[in-house]
Amino acid sequence: MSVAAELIDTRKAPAPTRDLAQGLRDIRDHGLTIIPDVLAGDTLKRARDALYAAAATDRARGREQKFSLDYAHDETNQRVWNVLSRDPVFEDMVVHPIALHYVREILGWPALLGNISANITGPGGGEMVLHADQIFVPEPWSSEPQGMNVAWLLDDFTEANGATRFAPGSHKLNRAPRPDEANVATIPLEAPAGSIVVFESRVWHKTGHNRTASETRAGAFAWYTKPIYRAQENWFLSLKPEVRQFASEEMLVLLGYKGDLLGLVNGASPV
Ligand SMILES: O=C(O)CCC(=O)C(=O)O
Ligand SMILES: [Fe+2]
Repeated sequence: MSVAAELIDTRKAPAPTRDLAQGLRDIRDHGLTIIPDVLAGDTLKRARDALYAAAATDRARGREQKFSLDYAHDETNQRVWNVLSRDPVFEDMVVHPIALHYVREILGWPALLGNISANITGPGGGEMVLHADQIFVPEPWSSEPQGMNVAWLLDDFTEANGATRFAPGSHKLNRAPRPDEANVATIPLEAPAGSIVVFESRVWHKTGHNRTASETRAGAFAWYTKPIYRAQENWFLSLKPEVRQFASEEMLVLLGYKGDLLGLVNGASPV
């Protein structure tokens, strides 16, 4: 048995829970937790409609950009970047109390929002290279995760439509998967639309393969880091001005407009 196989136990996927303390234990033990019913009704519909509208606009105008961990040949998958600038509903997700509870517990405060982007799998493809989200951190890694993701499921995630696949327990290896580990056992994170999945940045995962004939699978991924890392999105260039203009204190910190020690202007916080 390889070192990876000893720690990764696909039978140990945590059960969905709305108990935040249990969720934190599940993140520590398995690398992730699933929280059902965070978005519902009109809010879920609004978010889903906004994302698909942004995706359609990007596609129609040739504004799609692939991510380096996507397969270059796969035209079925669509990334939608910087959704924070596309509709205010995504601002609510970024500062949602459950999301920020886990940000404070896992990363501490202040933290930064590296990005909130979406990934839509399409029939016949979508699979992503197995990875840990903190691959930009040089190894050896410290014993704490340097980032975390809050995945907002805007469609039902099923094994068939490309639900994110995880290797539970792989965060305990405290390193990125090696090329010869690309096929370690993973399980699909199946959960209904409106759920969120919180996962720490060392757990190995990938987008699943969408083998349906006509379903798409949309998820918005809010990526947070400790404040010493550069944000993936350059908010100072790309953010729609009104997001900053009407931002809460917490949002200003997350976007890097308010801070101490780092990100100053002439020695003082810019706002
Ligand atoms: O689309 C997914 O299911 C996962 C996306 C992901 O892992 C990423 O964007 O880093
Ligand atoms: Fe990822």
